[in-house]
Amino acid sequence: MATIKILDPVSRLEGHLRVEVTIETVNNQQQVIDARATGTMFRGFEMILQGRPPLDAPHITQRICGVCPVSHALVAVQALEQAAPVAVPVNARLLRNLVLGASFIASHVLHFYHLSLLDFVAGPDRPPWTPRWEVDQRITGAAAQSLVDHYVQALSTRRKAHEAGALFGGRMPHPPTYVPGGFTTTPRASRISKCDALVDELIAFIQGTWIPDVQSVATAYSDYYAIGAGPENLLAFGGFDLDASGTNQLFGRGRIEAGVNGVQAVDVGAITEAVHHSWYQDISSPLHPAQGETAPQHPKANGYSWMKAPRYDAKPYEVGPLARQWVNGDYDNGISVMDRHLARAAEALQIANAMKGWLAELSPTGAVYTEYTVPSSGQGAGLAEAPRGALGHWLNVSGGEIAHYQVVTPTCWNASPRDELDVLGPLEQALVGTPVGDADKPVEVLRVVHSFDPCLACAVHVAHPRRETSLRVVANP
Ligand code: NFE
Ligand code: MG
Repeated sequence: MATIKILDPVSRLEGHLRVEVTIETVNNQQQVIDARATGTMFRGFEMILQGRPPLDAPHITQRICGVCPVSHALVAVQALEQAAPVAVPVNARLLRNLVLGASFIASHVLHFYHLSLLDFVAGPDRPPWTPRWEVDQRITGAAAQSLVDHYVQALSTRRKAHEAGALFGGRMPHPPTYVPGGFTTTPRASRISKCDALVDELIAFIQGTWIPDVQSVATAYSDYYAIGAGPENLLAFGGFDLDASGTNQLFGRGRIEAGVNGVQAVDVGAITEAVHHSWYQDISSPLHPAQGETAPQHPKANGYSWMKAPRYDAKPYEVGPLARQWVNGDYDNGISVMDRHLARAAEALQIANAMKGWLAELSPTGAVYTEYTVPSSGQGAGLAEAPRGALGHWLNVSGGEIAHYQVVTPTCWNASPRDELDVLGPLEQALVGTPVGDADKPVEVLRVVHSFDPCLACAVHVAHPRRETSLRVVANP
């Protein structure tokens, strides 16, 4: 007999994700046989941007999220620079990479230690580690204590990553320094050396603590190399420019299609978003983001998420650190829960090492900005990498105002609902087949969900109040 289990909201991720799984015994093993991922809030940013001055785009879109705002700023700037080309100084490219790199490391450290680790090890018997499900925990005693100590230490590491970014970004999150034409801070020598010292500390933590920790979790939970694969289609837009070409990058652009050998080229024209199962007005066929519509419709028959369903060539694709590492040829162990954790840690070290090089390349007296003229009309797209994967902004300017804007985030790719062909999104597919020990406490489901590092603040936005919402007074003045 099938049991339906609803996790709403899934805790320890950004924003509000509802996951519904159907659990049934197959070949004497209880497992997930169906899954639905729901973004429970409405995203209104594309509508907010219409009619605004184009230069607002990097600043407004950063407010989509406090975890990956730097990526939103960068791709908004890229879209503007495509609409009206401008030569960006070398210093600006380096400063953009450095602040973005710092934000990746802060986000990845947060993900492993503060959002995922407690799926594998129990914390102390007091809040915020309780209440919790008492489930299969294979790491105990001194090894567990060491991981919990590192959970606390990782809070300072995150702060150091934010400081490294704020030295040039001005503030974290939401740095105001990303502008079309360049960057708005000069790389003073004193800040270069401060940032360099912080990056050394980050490298020491990643190498000495985080990579050994993720390896010990992977050893204790080695069955998770065979759990949570998903469609095995991987997509990366590429990021961290190494020169002005736009194609020479720390992480390259490419995709891997299940069953097809080698890395394939990405045709940006093959991207569409389906809304058949999303709470948006139906369209005759999925649209490319440059023509995408944001017309909410709730309730809607067949609808179960505020996320649209991005597809490449009508197929779901996983995005994120594992996709980047595979596409770059830096990782080829597998596609699973554990591979996602290992790839994220490996990538953090690559980024930190690259930051050392970018700091050395900065010229304290060099230019950071070229005058940019806002076009009265034009269009552009910004495609890059956010911590959680491929991020795209599509912009159209008309009459000096933003006429059309569409954002497709990594979590929208990963946690998307079914499409018009009823094909499940990557996270939904990854959940199907997951063995479950206790259907009342399906920690295995959490492990699969968390491995994608979903961020629903990015994927959707603006609260949709529920009728049963109530106000509780917790203290009298
Ligand atoms: Ni809110 Fe984001 C990243 C973006 S996720 S964290 O990384 O864009 O979809
Ligand atoms: Mg969108």
